[in-house]
Amino acid sequence: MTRLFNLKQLLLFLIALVCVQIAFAQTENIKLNQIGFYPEAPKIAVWTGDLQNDFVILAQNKKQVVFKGKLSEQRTNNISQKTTQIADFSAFKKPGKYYISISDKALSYSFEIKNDIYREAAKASLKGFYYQRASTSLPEKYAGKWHRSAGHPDDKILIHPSAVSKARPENTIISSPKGWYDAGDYNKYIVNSGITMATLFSLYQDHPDYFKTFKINIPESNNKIPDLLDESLWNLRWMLTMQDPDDGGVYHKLTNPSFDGMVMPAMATKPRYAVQKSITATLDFAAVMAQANRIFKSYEKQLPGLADSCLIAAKKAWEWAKANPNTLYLQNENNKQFDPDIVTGEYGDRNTQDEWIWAAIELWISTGDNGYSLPINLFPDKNLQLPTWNQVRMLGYYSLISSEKILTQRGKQALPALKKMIIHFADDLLAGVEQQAFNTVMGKTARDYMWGSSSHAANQGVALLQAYKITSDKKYLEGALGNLDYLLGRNAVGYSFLTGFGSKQVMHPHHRPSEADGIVDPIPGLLSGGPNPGQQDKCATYTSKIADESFTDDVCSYASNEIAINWNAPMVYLAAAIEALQKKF
Ligand code: G3I
Ligand code: 9MR
Repeated sequence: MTRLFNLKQLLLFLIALVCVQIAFAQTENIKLNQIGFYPEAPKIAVWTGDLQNDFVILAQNKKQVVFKGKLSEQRTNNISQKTTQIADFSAFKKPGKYYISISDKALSYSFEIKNDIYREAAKASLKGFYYQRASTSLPEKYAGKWHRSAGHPDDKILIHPSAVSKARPENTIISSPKGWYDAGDYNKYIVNSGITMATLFSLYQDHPDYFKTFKINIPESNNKIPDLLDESLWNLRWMLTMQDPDDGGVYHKLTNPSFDGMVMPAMATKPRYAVQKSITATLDFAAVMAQANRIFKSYEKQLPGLADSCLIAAKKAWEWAKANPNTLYLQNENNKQFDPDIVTGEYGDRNTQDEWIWAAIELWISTGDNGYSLPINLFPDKNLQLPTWNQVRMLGYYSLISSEKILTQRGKQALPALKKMIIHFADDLLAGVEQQAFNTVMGKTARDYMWGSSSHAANQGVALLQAYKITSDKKYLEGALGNLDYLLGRNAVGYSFLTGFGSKQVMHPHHRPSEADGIVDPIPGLLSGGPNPGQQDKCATYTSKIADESFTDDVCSYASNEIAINWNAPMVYLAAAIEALQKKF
């Protein structure tokens, strides 16, 4: 009897094991935002298995059916030619924790329905910047188990031979501390700081009230300045040191000659250089400083003189740019002339038209002086492009829209046409979304999967939110939310690309501290670059060359799994702005 009972127990155990394995094996076929949904917002999961008819939502006990729905017709993913079906359960609104089940055998990851559902993700992605701080230790009080010693004091930076000037001859040493590490590497690049700061600043300008109570537990959290701005100040103060006070030109980057190994910041002690002043860095700097002037004007009491200093710096940079319009940063050319060779991130860009437009717009808004805008053709064509580090025109346009009240007459006159352009751009993004394999704006074309594709998805979301701001038409808000769903799991590889969030998380980003700290979990709140069929890293662990599947959660993969400040910034924007607007769904 006892023996029989034991056999029965064993059998039951084996059956349970098989069931669990089936469930786990099958979950990969249900792709959804692994954090969850707002009660009133659209809710979609994507089935990537063989043709099925129905789906159900199960309560946490995995037995009680709380909602039944029909899967859509099969659709074909035009990138991979694979089929999907959509499970739309927007009509189910009851807060709680659930699973989706399809054909009785496939169970999704668990998800939650509640208000404020993305608040923690928004906070973490801003906190991600804190973890990128150079020149400081991160005490346990703020950094938790990822606390670490200080690295890169950056108080003795050599002027690189490419950067010498009369006032600063070769071997001059400058102090240039603080700032954020750019990405998985430890260098600091002005161009990439430019778009990053602009995105965070414009988030603040678009939702100032939301940030009054948005605290992320950083050393400055108890001062009278919103944490979003406190965090940005860490980088702003570094940027200011990158301007040569003598002539106003801005060094392109502060960098080692070559990338560090996979070590903690404190172990990375190679000499660092301020490298050649460039037109792109100087114009991006001018734009950021002019924008900073508007933002920090309201904090004159807490930060006396800062707003003025920013504007002075912006104007000086502009003057340098006018005098040196052809000073591109061309790393290979430099390496033929100067030693040591510099082989870190180039952020090279031969087209400076968009940088001129952006800087002119920001200075124009902040000074009210048409002299900045008149000489520049601010609207050279109607083909808007999403912001990237080398395409910054749209950043200026976003600023024009958010600064409507303070524009000069000429500025105000430009607005109706600009608004139309942005709406048109957003309509193009939305066109045909409801026929897409994943029902997202992201991924309509294979071209979306560039290096840092996650930031492309986030920036599409930001553009849609700009259109929402102009029109109050919910379709744009819903389109933006769809891309947030993409980033948190509703995508072809089924990963949540934000470290620390979701059931299928990125665990091995190409990020030196995450790799070197000996802690299993990567630093949270960092957005992985995402699928990129370029596979420039030549990692051996990719399992597909298809654009939307070309991703490997492997530390070797800097082309698909690095993190970067210019990718995290639109993630912060998208998650936080959607949180701020959640009542509008
Ligand atoms: O500009 C061309 C475009 O004309 C062409 O159609 C397209 C097709 O591939 O390529 C475009 O160039 C790409 C360029 O980015 C601009 O978007 C290159 O292929 C692509 O390799 C290049 O990738 C950049 C990468 O550095 C390599 O230079 C990423 O955008 C950039 O985010 C990344 O930045 C690195 C820093 O250098 C170092 N720190 C880490 C950071 C993140 O990986
Ligand atoms: O770690 C570097 C990463 O931050 C850059 O995005 C990437 C492309 O410039 O380069 C990485 O460094 C690699 C270098 O280019 C080649 N040797 C291996 C390095 C990674 O450890």
